[in-house]
Amino acid sequence: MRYFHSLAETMSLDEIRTHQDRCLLEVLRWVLAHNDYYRQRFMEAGLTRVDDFGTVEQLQELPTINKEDFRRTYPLGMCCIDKDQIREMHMSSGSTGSPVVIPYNEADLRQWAECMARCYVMAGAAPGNPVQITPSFGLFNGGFGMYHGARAAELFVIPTGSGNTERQVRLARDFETKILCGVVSYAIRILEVMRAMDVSLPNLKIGIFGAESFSEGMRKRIESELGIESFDIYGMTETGGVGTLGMDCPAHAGIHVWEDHYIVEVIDPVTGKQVPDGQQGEIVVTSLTRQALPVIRFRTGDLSKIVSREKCDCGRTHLRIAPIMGRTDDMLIVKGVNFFPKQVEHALLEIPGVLPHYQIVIEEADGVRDVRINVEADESVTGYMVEKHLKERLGFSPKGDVFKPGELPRQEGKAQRVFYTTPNNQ
Ligand code: DLL
Repeated sequence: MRYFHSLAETMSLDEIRTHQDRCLLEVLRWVLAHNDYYRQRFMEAGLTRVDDFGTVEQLQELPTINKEDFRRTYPLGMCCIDKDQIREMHMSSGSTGSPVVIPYNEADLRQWAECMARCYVMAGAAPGNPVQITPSFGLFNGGFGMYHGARAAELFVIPTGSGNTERQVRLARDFETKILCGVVSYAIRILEVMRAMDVSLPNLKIGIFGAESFSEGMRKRIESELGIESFDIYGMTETGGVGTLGMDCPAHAGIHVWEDHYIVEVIDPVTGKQVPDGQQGEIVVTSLTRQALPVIRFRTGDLSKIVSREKCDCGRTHLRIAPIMGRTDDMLIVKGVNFFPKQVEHALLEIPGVLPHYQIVIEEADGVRDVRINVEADESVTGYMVEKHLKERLGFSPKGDVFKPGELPRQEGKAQRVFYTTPNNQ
């Protein structure tokens, strides 16, 4: 078993806890000393003296922050360092309001590279292995994060960025790409183009995919059709980007969160209270080692649960969370049934002949919601088959419309799966 940083990745649970208590105190002192916005939030919550505070158990007493805090303080109102110490920034735009910006100093870039390099090595990457980085190199953190980590892990970087999928496939063939990284839906696109070009990629062994929820069904398809082992990588702009929060290991028994750099809590999204391990809730993150803009109790909006705090078969001791189920605002309620897009995806892919291209269309007429599923499939699949299977799996009957392969639009970057419409506006 190889580790990028074996001491850190296999430290005992006691060592993790002591380290977290120490770093928590340091980061609280840091934000209080260097940022007015945090200071004000903490004072409002009655916390003025950090020295009275500082164990992980007490974290719950602190206020949470969310994307709104970033937007309200745009561009650098939560930054804890002087502007001339910033070396890079990334940004996510979301659908409304000001964008979320995260600045990095030199130490933050090293921290990011380290987290991401741990992920590469955990997936089986070794120095010199060709890694093809398919997210865009720009404000989105995906491309640069995978780059910084690949440099630290001494990989051979093929920085294709997004788009031009035929060229991606040719480069992967010609340079014998071993590790392909990107957004989950882009793996599907690459598969499709490989088929059309009649190219196979026998050297490709590892897929590192994330940025969106993917069902077990989608994962199996990607693995069997590309002939690879795939890994579910987690991270977000606010925590410092891709890989900062971790990835699953070859045991595939949950996502290891890099606990020497981050504390995760799982809370009930309604009451805000921590829930017991094993129970699903919203992930809240505190960064312990970032300097330019540490997050203290950031409400991610992502739903998951802690699956284990035990040492894993891979030897790592860092706790594991379940694959992300979806975001708190992704949950759909139709005719009294709650479901996440990921569950629809999983059910669809159980039907032989169905392809991994689909849309969930929520139609609302006179206050009544209905769901239509547009899905690509070969001729053996009918709309009735789709409806019947989804009824069995999800407990309600959406309308099913089957499209020929290639008929639904393809997107670059994160896929939009859910569309809202009224029957007469389409
Ligand atoms: O999506 C970082 C990333 C890039 C992760 C490439 C993995 C690969 P943001 O654009 O800030 O950053 O979006 C963060 O994406 O809160 C989740 O809702 C979602 N997300 C990220 N990773 C996963 C994953 C990047 N493995 C938001 N599974 C997060 C499910 C994920 N959702």
